[in-house]
Amino acid sequence: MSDTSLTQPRQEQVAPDAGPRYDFAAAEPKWQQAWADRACFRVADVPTDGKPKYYVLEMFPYPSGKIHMGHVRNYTLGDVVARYKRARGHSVMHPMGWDAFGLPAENAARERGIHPAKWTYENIANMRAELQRMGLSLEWEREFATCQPEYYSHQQKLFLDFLKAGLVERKESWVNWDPVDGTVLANEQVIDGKGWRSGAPVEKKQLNQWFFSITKYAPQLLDALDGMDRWPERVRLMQANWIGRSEGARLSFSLDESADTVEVYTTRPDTLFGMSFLAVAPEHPLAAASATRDPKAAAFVAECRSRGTSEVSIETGEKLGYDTGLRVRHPFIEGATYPVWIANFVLMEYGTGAIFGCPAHDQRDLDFARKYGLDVTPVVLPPAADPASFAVGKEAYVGPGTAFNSGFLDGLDVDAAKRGAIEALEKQGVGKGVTNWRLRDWGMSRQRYWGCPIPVIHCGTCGIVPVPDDQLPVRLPDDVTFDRPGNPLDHHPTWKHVDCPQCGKPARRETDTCDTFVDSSWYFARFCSPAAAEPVTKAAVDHWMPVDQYIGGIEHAILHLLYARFFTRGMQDTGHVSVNEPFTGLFTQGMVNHESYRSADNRWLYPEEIEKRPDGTAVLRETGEPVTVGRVEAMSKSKRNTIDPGAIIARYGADTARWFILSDNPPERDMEWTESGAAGAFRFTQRIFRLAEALDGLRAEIMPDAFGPAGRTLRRTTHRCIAAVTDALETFAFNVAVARLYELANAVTDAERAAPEAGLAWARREAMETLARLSSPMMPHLAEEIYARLFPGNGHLVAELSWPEADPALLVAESVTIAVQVMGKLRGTIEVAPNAAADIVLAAAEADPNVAKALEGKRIVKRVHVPNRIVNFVVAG
Ligand code: ANZ
Ligand code: ZN
Repeated sequence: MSDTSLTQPRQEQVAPDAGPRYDFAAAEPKWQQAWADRACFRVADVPTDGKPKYYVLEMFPYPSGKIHMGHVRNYTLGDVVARYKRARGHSVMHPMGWDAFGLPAENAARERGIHPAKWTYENIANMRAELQRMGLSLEWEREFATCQPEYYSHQQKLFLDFLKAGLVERKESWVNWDPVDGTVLANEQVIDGKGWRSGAPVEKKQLNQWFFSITKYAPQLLDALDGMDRWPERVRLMQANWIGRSEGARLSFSLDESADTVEVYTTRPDTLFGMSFLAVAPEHPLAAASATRDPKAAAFVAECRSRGTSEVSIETGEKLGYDTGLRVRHPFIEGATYPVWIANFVLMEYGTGAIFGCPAHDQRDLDFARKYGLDVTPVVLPPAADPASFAVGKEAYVGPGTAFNSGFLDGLDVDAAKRGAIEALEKQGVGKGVTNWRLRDWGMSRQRYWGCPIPVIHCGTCGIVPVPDDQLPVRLPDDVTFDRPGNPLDHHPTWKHVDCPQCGKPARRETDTCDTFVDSSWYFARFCSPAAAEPVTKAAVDHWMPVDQYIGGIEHAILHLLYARFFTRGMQDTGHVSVNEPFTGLFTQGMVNHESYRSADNRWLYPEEIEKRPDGTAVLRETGEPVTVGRVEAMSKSKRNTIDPGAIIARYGADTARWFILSDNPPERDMEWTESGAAGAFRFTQRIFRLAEALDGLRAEIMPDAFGPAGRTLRRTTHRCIAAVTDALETFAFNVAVARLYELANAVTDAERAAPEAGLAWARREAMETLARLSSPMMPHLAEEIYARLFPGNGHLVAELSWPEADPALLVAESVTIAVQVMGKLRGTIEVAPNAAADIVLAAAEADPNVAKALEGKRIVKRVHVPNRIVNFVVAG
């Protein structure tokens, strides 16, 4: 059964032209105001109410200008959790802010002459209003934008604390340089050797950069993943791979004709006897030395430099090498020597920047060896392979096996051979076993204006001088120009010229700003005490952190989450927080997809431009020309298959948008936004409003002593719905919760049509009240509207009520279904009272017509009865 089939509403009973009676356009702002007036979502920085705390956070948005459906889904999910947890008696912190620094604002400045601050704050104002229309239970009092000096000044303080604690380093490093944008690019921003934005071929350049020493925490960041059982397995795996612990060896090869050595890192010391070359990175000192002697080597190094190096392109790109003419000696094989190559697939930043190549058991080495005619000697024999005939063709053998062609290692399995090789290297004093990490330090400086200034001063005499605390924040100057490439802070006529805080001589401000990932690495901690004069108030973060439920896109599975985890550890070590992990629970939601449309002349069309026919085809709304209905894919501007949340809310109201987005699929999966689905959700809001309206005048204050059959059925459905929705909300099965609420609405409709009986009105009111309260995390406005109708003047808001409790007596089934088998074959089912006595059950089973037929003419030799489950007759004859 597909998940969507759960949620199909019953055909509406109301004539389509009856017109909406529930005036969402009036109701939604009214309830939003009521929540604000009553401060329903306010919590103290350091609460004293004794309630258990619950911190719900959705990844804060980048203020691009408008909210999109991905935001609607993300924030609705978080809001369901926040409202539910509040009702369950938690004191819930649910804040919102803006990840407001970044390149698009600077691009807007360059392209349209708008100041980045103006562009950003206007976008924030617009998006805030849109989010407010969604009726999210956010505590807007905690709002901040990372571009405000009130925020980034504390980030500067943290940077300086990290610097003091040895968690910041300035080092020369090879960087990807975008010559057009005039900035350093992260590996992820290099696509096919070109800058992700400029498209210019990326160059390698050596620059002084600021680094956070994330590698210092590599073991902790890896080990802690084990205990993070409320994170998706997939994300933990991605993080573990990114951190990339590997066990291997470092060993030094001596050059044949000099006393020099080259150190390599390998995870496969067991394959040393299969070595056929040694290769160094183009940036390796040995390559540089060759380049000074040999112009062809110099040309090769220069070519590699201009090609840029994202790791992906190294894996997939063409492998290029240059033979330096140097040779190295084998550590184990007397007299054997091997050529030293410079190779573009060896990374300077990993291991030692040099490898020994064993083509038989490494694909990159094999590709390289085949290209340049180097030897391929297998040294690991796959299980059951014949050593006399085993050969490697186009594919390297990377599986398990036993060492052969390998001298003293022969016969050992891979792991034993690794240990044996390391032992021998250690005995010879040329190598040792090591743990290696793939994780690199976090290069966090950017040559950009719209970011948090790095608070240091460069003095010719004193060197690097931290900006003293009393001079924080280092504010961005407003009067910058964007008329030429490069960093506007660097071009500014006066900003960078300051006196050294230590010696007073003229000095220069750092003009690099922080990578925007820094801003999002601690905002969750700042939310706990957003007005604090320090980065955080200790008592507040210690109360609220860690975030109990973090919700966001899978695209942040690696970098953002890892940086936030690092920052939290850094803040712990510098005394700012007590926790070492920021997010106890993580939920990653799926995408919002939509059909895409193309015109006859192959242009992408907006959904508003087309008209869907009942048979699923489509035509152009204006001209009736045919339209090709394309794939259902992630909403994107380029394919024009976007739906503007603002337009949906204006047309149907926020509750409809929220309800539909929750109903379609489990939240971790992609969902499809459809017009018909949104319209269906809207009809449902109207329908349950009418169900509540129909109760007007049916006042029944006191619970009756007894109920008739319709009342009993409805009450059981109501209480089972409480249990089921509670379960579903606990497990993020929000679409299941929605489906159960449809069922409850259907049950209320059935009761409305049932013959009058004593107590039924009371049961209907109970069902409607329950429907309102259980749906309130999803449709908070309508829930208030219905509740206010049911209990006019009682003065409570649903947002303040506790969660309904199911009456256990009503959860017990009145009958159970028992499968009846004859010789293990299902012949029928019977309904009996729960825990009915065996003789009654067996009699009912034998009386079932189908069973009776199967038993005809047979002798029953045994009757098996599993209470409440199964009856089986064993027969003879
Ligand atoms: C010899 C060898 C033989 C290797 C063999 C593999 C298979 P991980 O697991 O990611 O740590 N390597 C080492 N440093 C490198 C660098 N700077 N650039 C590119 N490649 C490098 O990978 C470790 C393996 O990657 C090492 O083990 C080395 O190749 C290569 F049959 O050494 B191996
Ligand atoms: Zn100085």
